[in-house]
Amino acid sequence: MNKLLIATNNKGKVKELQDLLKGLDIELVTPTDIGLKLEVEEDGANYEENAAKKASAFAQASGLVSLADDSGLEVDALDGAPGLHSARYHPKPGANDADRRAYMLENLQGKPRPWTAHFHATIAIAVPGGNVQLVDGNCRGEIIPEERGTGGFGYDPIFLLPELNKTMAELEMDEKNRLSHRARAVMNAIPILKNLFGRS
Ligand code: ITT
Repeated sequence: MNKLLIATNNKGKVKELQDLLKGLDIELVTPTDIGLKLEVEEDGANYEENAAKKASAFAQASGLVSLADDSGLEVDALDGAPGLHSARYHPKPGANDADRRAYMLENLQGKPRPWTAHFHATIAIAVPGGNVQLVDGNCRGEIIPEERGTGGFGYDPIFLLPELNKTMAELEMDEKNRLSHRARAVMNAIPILKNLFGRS
C-alpha cells in the first residue's frame, strides 16, 4: 500500500485535503490523476453511511486505500437543514454554490439573528476489499446575510467565525485548515493513516 486516493469529485475538498495530508509522506492521488470517473449515489441515512459508501466504492474501483469526506452545514434556525443535503440544497436542478447560498439566505429571512450553525465532516478510510474506519470533526459559527471573501468553496462566504470576525472565505487556506470541521476530522484520521501506511 503506497498511494492514498482522495475520493471526492469536489475540487474545493481536493485542494484542502491535499494540503491537510501533505506532511504524511504518503503519495496522494485524485480521481482525475488516475482517470477514474465515479459518481456515488448519496442515499445513506447519515454522514457516516454516505462517507463509508463513497470510500468503499472508490477503493473497490481503484484498488487503492481511499479517503472520502461527507460533510454539511447545519443551521439551527432551519432545524439543522441543509445538513446531509447541503450539496443539493436548491429546488432547481443544476443550481451552483452561489444559488445555494442565496437560497439559504432567502429561507432565513425574518428569522431572528444570530443564525447559529455548524459545519460537520465525517471522513471514511476504506481499504480495497477490507474494512472502513470513520472519524469526524465540527466547526461552529454563524450565517451572515451578506457574502464576504473569495476563498474556500460552498457556503464559506456566508459562514462567520465570530471570534475571528472573518468568514471562512476570508481565511487563507492554511488558516481554514487549522480550524475547519474537515481539518479536525483529518487530525483524527492521521493515526489511522499512519497505521495503515506503516508511518511512525
Ligand atoms: P463529494 O461527494 O464528491 O465529496 P460533494 O460536494 O457532493 O462532493 P458532500 O456530499 O459531502 O460532497 O456535500 C458537502 C456539501 O456541504 C458541499 O457541497 C458544500 O455545499 C458544503 N460544505 C462542506 N464542507 C464545506 C466547507 O468546508 N465550506 C463550505 N461548504 C462546505
